[in-house]
Amino acid sequence: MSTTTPEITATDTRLDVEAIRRDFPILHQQVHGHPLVYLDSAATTQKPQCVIDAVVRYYREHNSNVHRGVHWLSEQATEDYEQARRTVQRFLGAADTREIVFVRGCTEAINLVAHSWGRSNLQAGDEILVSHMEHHSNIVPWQLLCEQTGAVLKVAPIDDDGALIFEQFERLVGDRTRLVAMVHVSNALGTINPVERVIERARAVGAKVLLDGAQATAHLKIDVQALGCDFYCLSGHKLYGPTGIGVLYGRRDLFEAMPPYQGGGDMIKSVSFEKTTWNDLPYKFEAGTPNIAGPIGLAEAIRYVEAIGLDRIAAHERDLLQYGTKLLEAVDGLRLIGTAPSKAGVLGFVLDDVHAHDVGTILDRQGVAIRTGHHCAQPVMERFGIPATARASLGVYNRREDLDVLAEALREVIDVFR
Ligand code: 7TS
Repeated sequence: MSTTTPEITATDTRLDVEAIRRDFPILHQQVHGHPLVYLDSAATTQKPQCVIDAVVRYYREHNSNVHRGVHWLSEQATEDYEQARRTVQRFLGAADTREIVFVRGCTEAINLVAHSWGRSNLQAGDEILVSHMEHHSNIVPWQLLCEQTGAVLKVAPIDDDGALIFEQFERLVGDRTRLVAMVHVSNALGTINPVERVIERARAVGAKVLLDGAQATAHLKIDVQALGCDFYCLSGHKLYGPTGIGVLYGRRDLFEAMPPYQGGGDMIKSVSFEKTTWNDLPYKFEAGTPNIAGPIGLAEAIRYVEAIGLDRIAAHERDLLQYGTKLLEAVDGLRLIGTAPSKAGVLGFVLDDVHAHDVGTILDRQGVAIRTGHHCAQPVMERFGIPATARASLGVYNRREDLDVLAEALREVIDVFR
């Protein structure tokens, strides 16, 4: 399968953003008579042509079911699918392909751990510790689990900048803590959590650690072995890949001991009415015909970001974040929500007297796409005493000009409401 290398020169440490933008066909259109300014990559990233091509190529040339047929097409599809697993394994720094399970996204990954690991490992009185900045998908599955097992959900607080208060987190980790489930990068605030220290503290009491990497993998280099986490999850669509595909990484010894999540085809070794036995890892957790085009597109997306270099993407986005922060701070009546010292990719804010939805709607008329609302992080909104924020979020294809357009459009919003 061919890889599209973005047009950048090896000696150039800065990104040629215009060349990168040419890889993303969707960006080159007008919205409401204005050039599209896409600032909603935290919701989903746009897809480069090479990812679109990889998905189309699979359907045109190799479409077949995997792990089943003896025929050529099925062998090709299986090889593409398993090659994608090897790409993800390398990308995350996992030791073994058996530790890489394809799921729909972070939501399904966390539910898998809650159902399978949680129900077989937790008892009444055990504690699960999350932070106050979690996405609902890293809260609700644990609440359901607590209802079923009698376990207790504890919440580590955050400060006025939206950073984890580490001393209080440390104090909440105790003998009853079985799991720390924490977001790596917050979608509502942009905060990068000190995950190394979180893992160290959790391990000291023998607790397992799940990291929600939904907002991390497009911005930071991840190495699950160096981190030493037990579970790590990502969503392909936030990493320039297709929707409907994500990854759950889990340490092999934990995965081996965990019961299946869903039953059906492919996850069994043998079935009889007397006794059914499970397939080997990772197939034990992949019941039914999987999303096959998804991993193929995701692997192509990984090759795409790796060809640019995550370090360079991070440096580029850091520059944009600093630039955008200064611009927004200068907008009269604007308050940034999420000002932690360590941040990635997100500029959340409120405007005096203007509801976030009105901000979003007026910006849309100028061709500027942002997200408004609670961002599936209602506890964050409650912590800051606001119903909603407007959120501009960054991707590799954004330029300083995009933020100039945003700031200018915000001034017009204020004029409309004054
Ligand atoms: N965790 C975090 C931190 C997220 O930002 C999201 C999605 C999820 C989990 C769930 O991922 P999914 O792919 O399974 O849906 N966040 C957002 C967002 O910020 N705007 O739209 C979706």
